[in-house]
Amino acid sequence: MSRIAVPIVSLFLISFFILAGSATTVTIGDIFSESEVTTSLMINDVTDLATASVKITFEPSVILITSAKKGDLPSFIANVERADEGWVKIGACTTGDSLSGNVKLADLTIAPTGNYGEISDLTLTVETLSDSGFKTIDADVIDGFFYIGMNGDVTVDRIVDIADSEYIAKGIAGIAGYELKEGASDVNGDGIVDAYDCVYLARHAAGISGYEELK
Ligand SMILES: [Ca+2]
Ligand SMILES: [Ca+2]
Repeated sequence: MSRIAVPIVSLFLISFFILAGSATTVTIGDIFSESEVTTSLMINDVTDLATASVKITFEPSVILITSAKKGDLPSFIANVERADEGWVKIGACTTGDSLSGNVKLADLTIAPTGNYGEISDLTLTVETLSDSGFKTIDADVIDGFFYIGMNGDVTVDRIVDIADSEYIAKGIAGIAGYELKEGASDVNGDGIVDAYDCVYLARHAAGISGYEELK
């Protein structure tokens, strides 16, 4: 095999294994709000789910998870007693048939406790995720966050406008006093803060079609 063919075959095999890998995800979402929100802790694209246990960790000076209500799995236990320490735990299992598809593990009520412009990660730790044969289900865990404020409002003035785009540009340039705001700076929702977010936000502020939604 030629020197070129080997890397190509390797790339093909890597792609194959990525594509054939786990499609199950555990998610909580990215939240922008100044007031209390109820959000769903989801296990998506799962097959034969019987038991799940997930710990959610957060910054209690910014937000508190105040309650957790039963989702799709009928036997449900939630520990929100230690929320003031920055974590809650959800456990649930089936009493009969296992579940497949998109399964709601819990509805969580989250209340901001910090100031406008503050952010807390919503970090998920899967402790148990198993099928009806007690085999572990592989899943990709996608952490979320709660930003107290509007997406894109990095100047923290309750307005999303061109000044926010300029702020992100200065932040990317590393200018002192323009710290890039995690969450609120990534307005196109691709997981990175870069020049495209400045462009996207400027176009959004100018009302250009196709840029209505901040993600
Ligand atoms: Ca602003
Ligand atoms: Ca981005």
